[in-house]
Amino acid sequence: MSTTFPKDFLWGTATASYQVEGAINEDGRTPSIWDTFCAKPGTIIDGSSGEFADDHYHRFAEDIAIMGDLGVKAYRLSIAWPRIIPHPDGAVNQRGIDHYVRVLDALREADITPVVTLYHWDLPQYLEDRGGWANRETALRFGDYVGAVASALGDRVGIWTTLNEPWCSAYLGYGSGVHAPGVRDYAKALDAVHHLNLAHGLGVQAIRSNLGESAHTSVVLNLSVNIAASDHPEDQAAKHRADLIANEVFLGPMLEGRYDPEIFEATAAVSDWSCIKDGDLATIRQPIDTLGLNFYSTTHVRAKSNYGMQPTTDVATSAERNPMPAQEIVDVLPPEGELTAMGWNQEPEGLTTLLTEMGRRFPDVALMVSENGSAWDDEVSRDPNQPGGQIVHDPKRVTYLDAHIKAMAAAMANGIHVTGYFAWSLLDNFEWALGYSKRFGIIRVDYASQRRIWKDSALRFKQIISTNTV
Ligand code: GBH
Repeated sequence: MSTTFPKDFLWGTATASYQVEGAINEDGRTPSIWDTFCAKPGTIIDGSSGEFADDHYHRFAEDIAIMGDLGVKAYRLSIAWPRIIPHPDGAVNQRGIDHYVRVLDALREADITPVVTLYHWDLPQYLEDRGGWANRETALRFGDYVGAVASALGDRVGIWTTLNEPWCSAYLGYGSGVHAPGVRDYAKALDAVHHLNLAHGLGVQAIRSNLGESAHTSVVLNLSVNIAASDHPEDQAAKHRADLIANEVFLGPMLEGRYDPEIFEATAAVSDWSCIKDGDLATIRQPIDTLGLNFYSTTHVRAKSNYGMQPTTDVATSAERNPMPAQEIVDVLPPEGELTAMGWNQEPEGLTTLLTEMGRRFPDVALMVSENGSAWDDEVSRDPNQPGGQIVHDPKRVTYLDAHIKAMAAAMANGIHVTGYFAWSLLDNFEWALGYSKRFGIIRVDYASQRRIWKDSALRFKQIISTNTV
């Protein structure tokens, strides 16, 4: 069965500043927490950093030309905060602004709508030096930064997104310490959760106060699609706990203006949540136009207790610290089926479930699949018919792409309002703690030459876009 999408459906590709730009010392940029983190031995699997990445800072015109060829309607990019406000004095760096003006103007020229994320994890290091997201001040500084960007870039931006995946910023940054700044402290992770929520609210306010009510605002969450191993009440309780700490800590405050009291109960041993001040929830709950959802895989959970039965051996026994607190009753089962190069499962129905649940719960907010994609061990093949004489045959990425776009279409067939789909990623790029070892691009990057090489998945995406059908 084939599905045709609405005429104005936003097909796009996504990237993030630190993962693609390089040029870390250019035009007045100062270090972010990722520059600092990468410099510490043992943090990044291949010892790399975003120093050069895809050199997108200099090659954005070429990359926008590729997007033109793909036929995308939108480009989801992020702005590097330390390029805009490089120093603690808060002064705006015009050279940083000018760079993004050039990028946005080139997008306009190509008729591609910019979807701009204001924070995709590159916090200025000077703010981390004062406690980073565990410190309330960071949220206030985010509001100032957003105000500066909104007033400078104004109507060049189609859709504004405050944060990308605050789950990762809080729990991987301050819980497991696998991401920058590499802190392992659950109390700080929960402080970070709240301050990220506050930053979101202040960010939306700053956009609206600079650009008026017509500005299109959004936030991007990576909600866990937790699936309980059975209907047993203890498995259900495990799923509920994982949902609370992974998802509800963001959805509740941002969209409903409340923290579910069960969150406080579950985390009482870790935090008293004294970081929440009077008025915060009203600030956090701002009307937004779109909820962006990043989806890659699902998580199967069951009760740690195994309801008193003998534990089986297939339960994940990872020695890694759980990024989230209050997960003592939760066991995450090992992923099943064919795993991607990330070791993640492929369960596209999870995307249908996620979109359907969110669409029914928040009918006033449009949904967007703001990231979806997969990493595989790609190989380059010769093909004299391709520009540059090379291509990557990536059948598994093609299958993943098709299956997930169909899964999204299934939710839309249920009446769920989905306005766009963004492939992660336009380009192979710096995959955080995994460095350049994992490739998510639909376009390959040859890091030695910075050449861009098309993959079959890019050709397939181009076809989906041009037919508007899957
Ligand atoms: C996104 O993160 C990012 O927005 C993007 O920058 C990144 O390059 C891309 O996806 C690919 O990784 O095993 O406990 O970590 C996705 C991060 C991946 C976080 C799945 C949660 C599963 C739980 N998410 N992960 S855990």
